Amino acid sequence: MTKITKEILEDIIIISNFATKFNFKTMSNITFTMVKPEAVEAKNAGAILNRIENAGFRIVALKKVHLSASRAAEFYAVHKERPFYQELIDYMSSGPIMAAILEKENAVSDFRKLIGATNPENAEPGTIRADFAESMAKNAVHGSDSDENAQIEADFHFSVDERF
Ligand code: RTP
Ligand code: MG
Repeated sequence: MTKITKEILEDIIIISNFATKFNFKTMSNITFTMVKPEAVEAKNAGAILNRIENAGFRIVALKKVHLSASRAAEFYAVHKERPFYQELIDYMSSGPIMAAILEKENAVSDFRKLIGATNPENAEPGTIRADFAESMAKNAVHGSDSDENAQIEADFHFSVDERF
């Protein structure tokens, strides 16, 4: 059996410290959501936020805001080549939304599971979209699709002093 020398032990400690730091930086622990206009209008925002908290997410930031068409266009610029882009902008600027930053381990993927598929007809029973969405377009909630976009979207809506 290999004898663990002082040098090997020091190397193990260095590697282990590096792994801890790396993990910390890349750990997916926030996501960004919006309760979309039709769900706010239908007074479902409270029930949806309750589901989110009950699923283990912590609300880091929260606000009710009416996006202008240009702010909605900027937020969804990633979809500008898609056929539904204009419809999406018109809809997302049609009334107030509730925007929130949520915290949990594996926030992005766990939140996508909680909300279900984009089209509510394909959303698993018990998911937020299965229970609250009206249609593919009016699908009750938004959820970030990656850690990188979660950061970008959170920064789009919230300053540092609005997060707790
Ligand atoms: P989201 O970004 O809102 O969480 O939705 P998602 O990832 O599940 O779906 P995505 O492909 O990013 O589409 C963004 C939003 O555009 C609307 N949409 N309409 N009419 C259509 O065919 C259509 N396809 C997408 C939905 O509101 C979707 O959530
Ligand atoms: Mg998306």
